[in-house]
Amino acid sequence: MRYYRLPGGEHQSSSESLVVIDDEGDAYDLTSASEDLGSFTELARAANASNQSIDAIARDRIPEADQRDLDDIEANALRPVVPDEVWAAGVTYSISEKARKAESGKPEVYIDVYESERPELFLKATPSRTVGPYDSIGVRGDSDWDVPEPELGIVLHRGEVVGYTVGNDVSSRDIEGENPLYLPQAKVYDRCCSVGPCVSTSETVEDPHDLTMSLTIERDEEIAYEGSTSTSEMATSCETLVEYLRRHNTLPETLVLLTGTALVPPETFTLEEGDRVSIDIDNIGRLVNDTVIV
Ligand code: DO4
Ligand code: MG
Repeated sequence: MRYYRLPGGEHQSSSESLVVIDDEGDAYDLTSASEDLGSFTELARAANASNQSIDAIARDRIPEADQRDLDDIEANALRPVVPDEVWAAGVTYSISEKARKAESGKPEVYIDVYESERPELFLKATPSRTVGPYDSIGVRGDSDWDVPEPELGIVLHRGEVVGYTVGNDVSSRDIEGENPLYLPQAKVYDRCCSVGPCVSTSETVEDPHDLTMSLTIERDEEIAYEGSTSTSEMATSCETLVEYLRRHNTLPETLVLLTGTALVPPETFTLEEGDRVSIDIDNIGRLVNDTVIV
């Protein structure tokens, strides 16, 4: 099932609602059934405490929940979780390795990491730097070559995988290309990361290594870039990435791990203010953001 965070319903005291779209495609406001289910994190806590799956708890509450309009969900969805930390993996697809080799004066660093067992993992964003659907993603004002990076996001609750989301690891290619040690500046700044529109549980996603992912960038109502691929192209696995992230590293309660970009626009492309970026992943949904210079 797919879980959304929305502003609270008309007759509710809570300011936010946890809304589920079930397997039949109907939407229910779980917070209207139980005020203790105000967020996906609270639902994950309840699942932990009762040793049940997240979907089982939601199914139990659906009979008492108000129905919500599907159009309302698409238009008003907020970040489905507010992750304490967003981490990201790099160079997990051959296309990303080729892009880094082309942009970097130190290509061997990227060849090494692509071929190594230990993945590249970096801290991508904190809550204040992470935006949700229809919010603006940021491009650094001191960068001339910027791209969205569409990525499958793994959602972890207390270190365990509880679902998947869509992520955008917005990046400066020229800052990273100048020197790999500038990676934190190329990756971490205001509005550098977007997640949403929902968390889709493992039961719904089925196989995270077999999902079609597509990226569309619109400029002045025309398509400036369009591409599509599959997560089956990933050179590592979600399990390996999570295993390395957890090593000697106590994770915060809610964390999103982005799994690396599988689509790279041509070298002539750079994101501009006003561009609309849409990322679709099968069984999860579409994450749409406009672009602003920060
Ligand atoms: O090594 C730099 C970052 C790579 C990255 O973000 C990606 O492959 O998605
Ligand atoms: Mg990336």
